[in-house]
Amino acid sequence: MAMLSFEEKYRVRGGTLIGGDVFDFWVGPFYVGFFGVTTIFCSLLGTLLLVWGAAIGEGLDGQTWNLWQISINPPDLEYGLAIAPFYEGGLWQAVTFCAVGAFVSWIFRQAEISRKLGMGLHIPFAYSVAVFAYVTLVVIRPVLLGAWGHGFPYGIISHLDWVSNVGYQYLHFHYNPAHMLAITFFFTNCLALAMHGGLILSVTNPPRGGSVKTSEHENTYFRDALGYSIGAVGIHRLGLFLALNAGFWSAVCILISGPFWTRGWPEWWNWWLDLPIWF
Ligand code: UQ2
Repeated sequence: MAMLSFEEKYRVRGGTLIGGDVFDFWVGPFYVGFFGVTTIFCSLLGTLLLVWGAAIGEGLDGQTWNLWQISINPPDLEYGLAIAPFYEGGLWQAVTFCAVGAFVSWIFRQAEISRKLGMGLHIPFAYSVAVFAYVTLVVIRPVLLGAWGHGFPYGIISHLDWVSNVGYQYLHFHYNPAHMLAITFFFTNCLALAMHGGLILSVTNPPRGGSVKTSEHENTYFRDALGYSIGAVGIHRLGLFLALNAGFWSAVCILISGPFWTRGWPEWWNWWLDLPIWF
């Protein structure tokens, strides 16, 4: 791929967090950097381990190449927080180690590129929230519960079964207040992006012969419709706020299930009936 003329101006030296100038170069359109190398290493090794696990039928009753049935399972609960034998969950632990390594490398890769360009660190910060949700599921919660076996299995159907089983373990997961918050943020995020995407396309994609409209139109549309416009920067602040909260409360809702609340979630709401105001 040819380098675009304006790219040269932005291919600036520096901004690296580690390695100085050693990895400060590009391969085609891609910035390399120390964390580009560690990302490739971790994701390649992790993927190969998954394929290896599939090839030997690890975590399955019988070996299969059925994509829906393949599953790399965490160790039995009996192994606690120890390193399990390779074919009894150790493979899952190695894959998890590679995944966390790849995701964290990617955070720092984003940070280095942001620094290089003199931008804010909003992107690595936002991505960190998604990584936090994953790390909560496979590291923080299992450690708090005392066994790697509480992590979820790496398989298409198997991880769905895990979510269903863990949900029923708390009788009705939709009564989990943090789960309610997370869902509300996901839905509101969807509403906000639909409004924003719809608005931007409606002003920038006029019918043939029509003219592209301006921010005046954008503001006026919502002032006419709702009596309020949040503004061009405001909608992006709102979007980031909604998206980060969706991921954050998702992590919180599973983190508190087990380590901080062991009964059914419907029962949690007894605090309301237990208020001293009912005599
Ligand atoms: C807006 C605005 C934009 C937008 C959108 C709005 C010109 C290009 C979508 C409208 C958004 C509002 C009123 C906030 C809605 C609140 C929630 C919680 C969904 O005003 O400014 O900029 O894209």
